[in-house]
Amino acid sequence: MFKKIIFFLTFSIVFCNNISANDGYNLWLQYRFIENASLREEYLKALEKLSPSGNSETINIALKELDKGLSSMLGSEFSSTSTNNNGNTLIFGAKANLPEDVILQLGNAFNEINEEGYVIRSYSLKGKNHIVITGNSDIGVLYGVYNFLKLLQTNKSIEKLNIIDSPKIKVRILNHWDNLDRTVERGYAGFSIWDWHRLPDYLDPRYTDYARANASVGINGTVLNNVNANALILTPQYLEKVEALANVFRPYGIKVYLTARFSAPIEIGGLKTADPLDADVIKWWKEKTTEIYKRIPDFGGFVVKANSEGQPGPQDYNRNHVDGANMLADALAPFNGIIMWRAFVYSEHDTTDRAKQAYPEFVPYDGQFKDNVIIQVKNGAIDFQPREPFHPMFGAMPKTPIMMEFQITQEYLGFSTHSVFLPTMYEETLQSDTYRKGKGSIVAKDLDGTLHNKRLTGMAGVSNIGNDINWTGNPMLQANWYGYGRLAWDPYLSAESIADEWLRLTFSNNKNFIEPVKEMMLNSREAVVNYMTPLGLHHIMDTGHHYGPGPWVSNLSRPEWNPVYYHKADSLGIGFDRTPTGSNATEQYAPEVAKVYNDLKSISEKDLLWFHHVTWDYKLKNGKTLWDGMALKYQEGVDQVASMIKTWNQMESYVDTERYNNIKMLLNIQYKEAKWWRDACLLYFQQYSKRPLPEGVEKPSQTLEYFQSLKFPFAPGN
Ligand code: GCW
Repeated sequence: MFKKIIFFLTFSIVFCNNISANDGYNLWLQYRFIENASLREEYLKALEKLSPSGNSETINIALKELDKGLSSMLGSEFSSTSTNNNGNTLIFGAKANLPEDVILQLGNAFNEINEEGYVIRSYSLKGKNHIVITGNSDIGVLYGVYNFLKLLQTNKSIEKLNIIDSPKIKVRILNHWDNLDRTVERGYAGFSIWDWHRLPDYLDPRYTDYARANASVGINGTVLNNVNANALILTPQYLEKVEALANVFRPYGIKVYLTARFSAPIEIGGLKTADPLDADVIKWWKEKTTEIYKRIPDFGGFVVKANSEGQPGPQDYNRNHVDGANMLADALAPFNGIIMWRAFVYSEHDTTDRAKQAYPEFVPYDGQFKDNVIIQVKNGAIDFQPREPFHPMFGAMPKTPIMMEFQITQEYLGFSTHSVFLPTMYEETLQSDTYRKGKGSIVAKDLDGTLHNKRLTGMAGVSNIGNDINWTGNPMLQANWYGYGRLAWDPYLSAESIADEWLRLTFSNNKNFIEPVKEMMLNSREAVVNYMTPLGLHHIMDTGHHYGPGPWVSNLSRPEWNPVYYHKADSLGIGFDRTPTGSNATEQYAPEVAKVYNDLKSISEKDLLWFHHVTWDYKLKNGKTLWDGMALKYQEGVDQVASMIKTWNQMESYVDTERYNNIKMLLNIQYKEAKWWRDACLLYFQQYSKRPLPEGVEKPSQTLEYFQSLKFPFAPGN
C-alpha cells in the first residue's frame, strides 16, 4: 500500500506537474509540448537546422525565442545548435543580410511589405526543403518568427508556407495610466509594473517579458505614465529611469513615449506661464525635448490630456488645441517624434450634452494641425461604456490623422473580475460605417489611413496590466491585451478568429475545449451589456470608482457626473434624447447615420436609449413593452453568466488546475455581481415605471435601500 502511494505521488509529480501548476505568467506564449507524434515529426524534419542571418540584438532575440519555443514544443529531439549543413533549414534575417540565393526565392515579396512586415516562405534548393523568415528590417523578422511559432503552437502545417503580412497601422501602442507612486488609475491587476524606486539600476526581468509579449502581438510603443500626468517624469531623476526601460524595449521594436503635463514649464521649469505662444515656454519645451532625445534617440513622443477633467491646457491661456498641439509638435519634429493629442475633452462649461463636447473643439480645425500631430479619440463620445455608438469624430477630419483609443482595462465593465472578451466590442466600433465618404467608410479605414489617405496612423489601448502574477488580474483578460494588439496590427480581423487563436495558444488545441469556450468568450460582452446597461443605457455606475450600479446617484455638483443625467428616467419613460427634439448630438454624424439614429423605426435597439427618450410602454420589435423588455434583458445578462459558468465547469480536464480554479472563482463573483446589477437597476427604475417585473425575471433578493447603502471606499483603481 505504502509503495503504491509513493508510486502515485512520484507519478503525479513527474507527469501531472504541468497540468496542475500554471500561474498564467507565460500568457499566450505557452509553447506546450506537441503530443501528436506525427505532427512533431513533420516539424522536426522541417527544422533540422536554424540559421540566423545578421547579428543584431533583435536577431538574437529571434533565435532565443525559436530555441525556447521549439525545444519546448518538440522536446529533446530538437536541437537549435545543429550544424547539419545538409539538413532542411529555417533561415531568418532581414533582406540586407540574406544570402543572394535565398533572396532570389522571394521574388517581389519585399515590395509587398512595409518596414515592419514579414514574409514566411518555403522553398526547395538542391533537393532540400527550407523555410525563410524575412523582412525589410530585423523587427519585421522578429514579428515573422513569432508568427511562425504561432503556426506550430496552433498545430498548423508548415509545409508549403507563403505568408506575407504587414501591420496596417503605424503606431500600435499601450497607454499605461500608471502613477509614479505605482498606483494605477483604473488598474485592477495590482500595482504598476514599473518599479520607479529601483530603476534605473534594477531591471526587473518582467520588463523583458513585457516587451516580449508585446512584440509577439505586434505592439510597438508604450506610454509609461498616466495621462493625468505628473511633470516629475520629465525631470532628469526620472528620465534616467525612462531611458533604462527604453533600452530594454528597443530590441523588441518598442518605443517609449511619455505623457506631457501641459503646465510642466511652470511646475518643473520655473516659468510663470505655460502659454503655448509664449517664447520662453516654446524654448523650454524645445530644450526639454532635446534633453530627452539625448538620452533616448528613438523616443516616440508625447501624449497630452489637455483641458479635460481639470488637467491644464492651452485653453487656460485662451488658446486652442491647435496652438497647444502644434507648439509641442514643433519641439518634437526635428527628432521625428509625434504628439498624440487626446480628444477626450471634458470641460466644465458645456453641460447640454457631454457627448457633443469634443466635436466642436476639433472638427472645425481640420487641416490646421502639424503633420506630426495625431488626434487620439476614444471609441465613443462619452467614456468607455459597455456599449457606445462610434465617436462622431471618426471619418470627420479628412486632413487630420486620427487614432483610436480603446480601453483594455475594464473601468466600466466589472473590473478584472468580470470575464469580458473585448475584441467583440472593438470589432463593433471598427466596423461601424461613418458614411463620411459614402457607404463602406468604416472606422477601421479612417484608422489605417485608407479612407482619407493619411500617412500617420495609430491605435492606443489603455492597458490592463499590473504586477499580478498573471499580469491582468484574470487569465481570461489576457485575451484583451492580445486581441487589442492583433487589431492594432490589422483592424479588419474578426473577434472570432482572435478568440480562436488566443485559446489555442493559451490553453489547448482540442476542439472540445475551443468551441464551447470560444462561444462563451464571444457572448461575454453582450452579457455585460445586458446585466449593466441594456438597450443603450449608459454611465449608471456608482460614483468615482465606477464599481457596481448607481443609477440613483444625483447629488454630484456637476450635472453630467450623475447617472440620472444619462438615463433621465421619469414617470413617462427613460433615455437620453439626442435627436433634433433633444440635444441633437446626432447632427454630428454623417446625414445617413444621423437619419438611422434619429428614427425609431431604423435605430438598432442596442442603441435605443442612447439616442431616444421613450415611454415605458413603447413597443419593442419583439412586441414587448420597453419596461418588460428591459427587465428581461437584465435577466438575460444574468442567465448568460450562469451559462458561462456551466461551460467553464465542463472544462476542468482541458485546463491546468491553477488557471481553471482561478477563472472559476472569478466567474462566480461575476455571477453574484450580475445579479446585483439586475436587482439594483430594476428596483430603481421600477419606481418610475410603476410596473411589475414580467414573468421570467427573478425577484430581487434585497431592497433598493440596501443596494443604495453599499459603499466601497477602497474599490481598486480609483
Ligand atoms: O474614464 C475617465 C476615467 C478617468 C480617466 C479619464 C481619461 C485618466 O474615469 O480616470 O483619467 O477617463 O480618459 O482621461
